Amino acid sequence: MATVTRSTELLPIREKVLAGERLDLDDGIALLESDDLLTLGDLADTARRVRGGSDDVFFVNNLYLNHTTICRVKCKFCAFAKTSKQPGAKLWDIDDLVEHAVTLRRTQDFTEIHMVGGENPHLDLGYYVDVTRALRQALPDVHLKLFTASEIHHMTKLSGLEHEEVLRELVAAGLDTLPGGGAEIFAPRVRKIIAPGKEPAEYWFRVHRAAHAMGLRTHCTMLYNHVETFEERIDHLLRLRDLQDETGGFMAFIPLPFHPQNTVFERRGWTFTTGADDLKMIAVSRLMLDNIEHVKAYWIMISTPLAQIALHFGADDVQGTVVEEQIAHAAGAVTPTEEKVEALVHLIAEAGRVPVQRDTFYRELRRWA
Ligand code: V47
Repeated sequence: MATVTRSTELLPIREKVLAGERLDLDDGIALLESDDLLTLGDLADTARRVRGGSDDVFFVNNLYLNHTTICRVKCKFCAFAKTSKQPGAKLWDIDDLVEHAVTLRRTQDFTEIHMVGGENPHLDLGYYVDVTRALRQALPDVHLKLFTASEIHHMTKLSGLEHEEVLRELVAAGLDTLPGGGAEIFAPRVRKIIAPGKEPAEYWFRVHRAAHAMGLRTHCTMLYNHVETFEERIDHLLRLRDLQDETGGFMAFIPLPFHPQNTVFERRGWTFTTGADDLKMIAVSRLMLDNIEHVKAYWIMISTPLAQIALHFGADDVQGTVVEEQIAHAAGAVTPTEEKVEALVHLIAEAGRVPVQRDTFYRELRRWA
């Protein structure tokens, strides 16, 4: 009869977790190097509970929008961005975009708009401020989670303003929080290979630090499984943990598995992550990020069945209904682009957890017993 052997190599880390002690770089690397998936899941779930987590699992009813696919930065991992002459190049007219969102709201009760786009060189700051204000006016009760740190940095280039000034203009127009995109991997070695035209990581931190100083809450991400080493993954998490120690402004972390289709990495033979890679990354994120309350199992990128299992590997949020996802789907995601509330509730309940519909600030809107 087959037996499952559980390794003892992670015992010192378990002791640290139970004692509420902080894990360090070496711990993080040891966790990523371990193949003892069940122990990793158990450790991460234990860490979540030791830090006050319950059986509640969150989701948000949200709508994704992409105001433009046109981008000046040719990140090698991205299949979404287009030059203005390529098929698929798109810039939404503001009135049309708002009308589109308003039309969808007639049938879908989303509480949040999550909108990001390319670094379109043909726009000015006025476009970003105007689209924010127009969405705010048309949908006053919908939370606006708009623009990655890269886009905010792009706006400073377009306008000559400082990051703080750009954020202030957007907040005055109706911006509520920032999504976590654009982080990729912070290590300069990796950025040089996968995104040579993108700003250095310091600007990502500058934007989020400035946002937190203004009282704006934000999210954070990591794109993994391309050219980074385990050490560079853990370094990324530790840098996020440091900023969170300083400001407390992050609400959630979202690990994003690299999708290679339609990117230069596909031609170089890169493959999609396996379920084990994704579960391990979620568990290690939960274990290392002891000061970020929520870890999302992003079903769009890891599939709904795996998101369900990830709820036992440290994740406590499955993100949202989404409705129109383009970034992962341009790069080969085979998941649907939308899940209905009922499907997310079913997924969470079947995992033995309590589904809680949240607003963007994790305030409870509805609970399923
Ligand atoms: O910044 C781009 C990544 C991000 C690919 O804040 C890719 O709550 C995989 O940031 N394969 C956008 N990933 C998505 C994002 C996000 C998602 C869900 C929730 C939140 C949040 C934020 O997607 C980009 C980039 O890092 N990305 N191309 C690709 N081929």
